[in-house]
Amino acid sequence: MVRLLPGLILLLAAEASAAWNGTCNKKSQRKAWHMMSVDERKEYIDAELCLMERPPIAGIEGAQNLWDELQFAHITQSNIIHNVGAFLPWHRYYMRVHEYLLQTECGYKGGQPYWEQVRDVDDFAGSVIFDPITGFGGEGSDCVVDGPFTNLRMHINGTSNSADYCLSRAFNATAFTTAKQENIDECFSLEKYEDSYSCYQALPHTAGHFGVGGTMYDPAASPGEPLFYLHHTNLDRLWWEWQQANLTFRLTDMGGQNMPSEEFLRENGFPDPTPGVVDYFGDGGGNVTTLNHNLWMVGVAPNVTVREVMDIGGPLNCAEYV
Ligand SMILES: [Cu+2]
Repeated sequence: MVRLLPGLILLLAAEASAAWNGTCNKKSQRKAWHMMSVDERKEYIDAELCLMERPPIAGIEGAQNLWDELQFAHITQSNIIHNVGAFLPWHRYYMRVHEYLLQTECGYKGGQPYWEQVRDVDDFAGSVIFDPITGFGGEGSDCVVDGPFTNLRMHINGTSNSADYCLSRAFNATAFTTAKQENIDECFSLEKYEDSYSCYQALPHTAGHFGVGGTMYDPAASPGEPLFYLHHTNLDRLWWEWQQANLTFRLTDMGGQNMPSEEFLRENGFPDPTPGVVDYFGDGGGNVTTLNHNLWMVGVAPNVTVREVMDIGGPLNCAEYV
């Protein structure tokens, strides 16, 4: 069973600022995968393969490597980071943690790439991102059959910390068309965060998960799919573009509910959030997400608040989209 340890959460929160809140001297450049050179793509894939071989650092039960632990961070709290205001901030920090681990554990010099999905709406399966030599490989409804991740195995899922499964994909080009520009424009036009985040979640966000399918379709275990990070970094870029359209206001604009709807929990097979976790939100007990909301990273990285992740160029993220 997936375990939550409230005592541990608080302990880690106290250490939050030690390793991360330095100054941002050199921003990581986050580029579109389609615009990267073959050499840059190889550097990223090689670093990702390295991360999958690194030993665990957080002591997560059942984790055989750092990849399992990073995935666990999403699995164990999938019921409090979706359909809530913290959806975009939590995933923004998750992208940063992944990028940071590539840089510090595997010597990766670049920034986290993003998958600019509007480019692939008209020819999904033909995307360069699925190239078996320079990209992530293609389909495989049992296990992916080509590309660099054919040997990837994972050990934690939504119901067990002693699982053993491979990476799978089952393309759905029709579902992917939700990534189209009209939908992005619709979300971009919304004035307040609490409206725009749910639009981004419902439209461009579902496109990547439903379009790739397989592991990516699993609402809890989807970060086992390496494409998850390029997909969510793209979503993060869309949020940042929305923020930039009115930065003075939107650098601090937060909102939305703290507790997912009953319907959402049932639809995704998520358990009800436990009191120990809810008590740690830090918003003062209400059902509205604030800048004080705590973002938990299960010991893989320090916990931070929503406030700390709001600026993509700030000391925590230290990145820019190019
Ligand atoms: Cu997620």
